[in-house]
Amino acid sequence: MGFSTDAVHAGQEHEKVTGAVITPIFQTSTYAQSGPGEHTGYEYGRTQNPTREALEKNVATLESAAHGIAFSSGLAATSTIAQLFEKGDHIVATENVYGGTYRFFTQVMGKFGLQMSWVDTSAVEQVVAALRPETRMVFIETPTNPLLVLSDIRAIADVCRERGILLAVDNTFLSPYFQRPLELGADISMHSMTKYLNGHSDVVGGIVLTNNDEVAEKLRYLQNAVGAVPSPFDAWLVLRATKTLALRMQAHGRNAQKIAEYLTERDDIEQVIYPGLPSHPQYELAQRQHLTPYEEFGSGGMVTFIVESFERARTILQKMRLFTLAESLGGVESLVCHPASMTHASVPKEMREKIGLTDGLIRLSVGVEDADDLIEDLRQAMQG
Ligand code: P1T
Repeated sequence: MGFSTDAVHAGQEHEKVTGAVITPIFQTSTYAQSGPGEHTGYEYGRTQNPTREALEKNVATLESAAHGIAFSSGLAATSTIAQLFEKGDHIVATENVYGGTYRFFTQVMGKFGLQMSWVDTSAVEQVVAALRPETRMVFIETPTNPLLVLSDIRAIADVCRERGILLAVDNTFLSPYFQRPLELGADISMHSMTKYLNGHSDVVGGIVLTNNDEVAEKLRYLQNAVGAVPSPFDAWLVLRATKTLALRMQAHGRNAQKIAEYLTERDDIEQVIYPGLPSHPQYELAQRQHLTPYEEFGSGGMVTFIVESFERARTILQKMRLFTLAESLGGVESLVCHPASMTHASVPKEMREKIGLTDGLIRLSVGVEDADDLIEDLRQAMQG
């Protein structure tokens, strides 16, 4: 089936009792048993929920995955992946990841003896150089938040497979519409569902996808044993949203491409970063790795640009009207963010400087409004 057909139908059989076309919200914490230990397959709300299962099957299908395991946030998904490992195990990760991911691995998992190496995973040789006998996983974010640096999923997957190391990809920024890491050899793909999968800025959620039965079994066990599950209502909201994922991603990508091109024409901006621009250092990789021809639908909905100083950035951010200054991304409404003081404030300044996350860097989450209105908002905010 095509992507949009799967998005509308996968995991969503008509409800058995009434024939309801839309998967109901099974808002229950528990299920009646006919005798001790005799049940329908549903025992307790943390362990099983039909609305959550429908969502898991739906997103798994969109990512070409056999298994989907949903969580109460993107970070809950990341932390459950981390709990696959033990004290002394080593993980190689992309040095520029979402600030909360960096904080989680360094501040929280560090206490439990997980060893981290943060490297520029856009250079495969840096990944290889960081590997140790105790390395168990390479964790990459591509494109990165907020610098939009790409890593070559297929090349890193080859390195990992040869050595029996798991490759996990945070696919939040592109969604399965633009990128499907498992098809490129990754073992695990994960999302903050808070972003494009839900797309309406009204749910916090996460999901992990895999074709590895052993990993899936462990994650399913941890989902129940650790317990960071989404509510049935949140699962239902995301299930409703994935039906329009392709349409939304096309609109995000088209608008983002136009905005990136508009910003490139301005001479008062130091740098515009967007994987659909020929000036992007990994433009060629973007064309290979991202699924939709950029000429038509761009290369995702995130655009980053850098101005000369924090003062100028602050003036622009305060003057924007249609773009709301807020954390998060991937919703139908456009948002603007100042990562150094907001989403990546928990990343130490030296690390921010090393990766080029300067105080003049502005991140746009381009929504699905009319591109002309968004461009006009940027124009008036940058005037004078
Ligand atoms: O916020 P949560 O659903 O827990 O997801 C964490 C997360 C994981 N991975 C990526 C790439 C992310 O961007 C995020 C969350 N990011 C933001 C809130 C943000 O504004 O960048």
